[in-house]
Amino acid sequence: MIASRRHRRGLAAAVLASCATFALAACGSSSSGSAAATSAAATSAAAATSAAAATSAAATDSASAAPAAGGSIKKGLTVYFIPKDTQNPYEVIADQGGTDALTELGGKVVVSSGTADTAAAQIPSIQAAIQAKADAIVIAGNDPAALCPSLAQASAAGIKIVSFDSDVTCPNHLFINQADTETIGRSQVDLLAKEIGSKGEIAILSAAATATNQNAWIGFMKQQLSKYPDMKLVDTVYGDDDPAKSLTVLQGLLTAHPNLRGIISPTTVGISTAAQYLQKHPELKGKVTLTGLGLPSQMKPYVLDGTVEAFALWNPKDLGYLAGYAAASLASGVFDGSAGSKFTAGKLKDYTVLAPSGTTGPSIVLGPPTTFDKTNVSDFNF
Ligand code: RAM
Repeated sequence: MIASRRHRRGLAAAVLASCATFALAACGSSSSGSAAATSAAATSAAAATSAAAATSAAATDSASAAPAAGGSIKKGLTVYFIPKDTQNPYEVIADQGGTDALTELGGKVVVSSGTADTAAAQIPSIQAAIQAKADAIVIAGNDPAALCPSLAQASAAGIKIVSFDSDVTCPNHLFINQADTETIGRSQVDLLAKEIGSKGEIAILSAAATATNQNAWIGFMKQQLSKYPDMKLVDTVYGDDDPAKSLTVLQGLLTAHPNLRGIISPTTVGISTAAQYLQKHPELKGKVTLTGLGLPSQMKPYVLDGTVEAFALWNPKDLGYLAGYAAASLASGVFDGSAGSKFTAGKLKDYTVLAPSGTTGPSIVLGPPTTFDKTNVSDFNF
């Protein structure tokens, strides 16, 4: 409280300067001007809470809702979740996890984004969060840098910034990473290598060319490929997480590279589109092997009928839930998001912020990815 009053007396320039070093606690908490928004949020949260009385009963006790060291999570918080787009089922599940978290905490989530995976489509949602005097923004970046001016504006207005799924390179935010970036990239190559005997032409079917997560994973895939001298990456194509575009670029890929042995699609939209195509084209069976990152619920039929042998992912609902708890904890000042600081994410328990590394600032990692195949693909409901 004292810190936030002190902050409000400061100049905007000073705020930006202190935020640039990621001293989140010094970047202001939600301003008192958000009273109207938060009271509307409290009403809607109350309705949501009573609808989910069984699961959120404990959350009405502030001690159990706020187990982190620095105090209680505030009630009535409004957190804007800005996914890559509003149509991707993966992002929808992740946002649902965020809604679950804020419902437990007596706040609310507003999901807002565009329908195309571009920074331009996300900027109006950042502006809407500023207008609504939101307490925090949780964003999956469609671009590493293009969102930064808008996010800096939000930060200067006292809104806490959390990125999840796909990071941004702006200075003042906490990144909730789904799994260790290097592990994801390298393990995708290992998975494909195992299936194709470490030999042949391979390609990557990615999402948006500007997506930070995709490009970071692809970077590590390329490094890992140096361990497989007989595997050659011949192309990387971008389907923008749009099923129609993913299909078009996949067909182009298969035409351009008739000797293609393997495809890695590190996107749930790309891999499900490609699996559907391969299923409909039995002449490609045993010729082109597909792996990547997919939703078990979408991939199950393709695994059970042998179109796809194995792929990986984490639980996107847990990712959103973790991001929701992180955002609420930052907005309540119960932790400051700096390296080494800790908070408790409800049923997911305790997390410690990792130190910045490379182009990634302070971050939290949800956990290791799971590999799915015939033996376990039916056991997951996401
Ligand atoms: C897609 C998106 C998302 C990615 C998952 C695996 O839905 O590109 O960013 O994390 O796939």
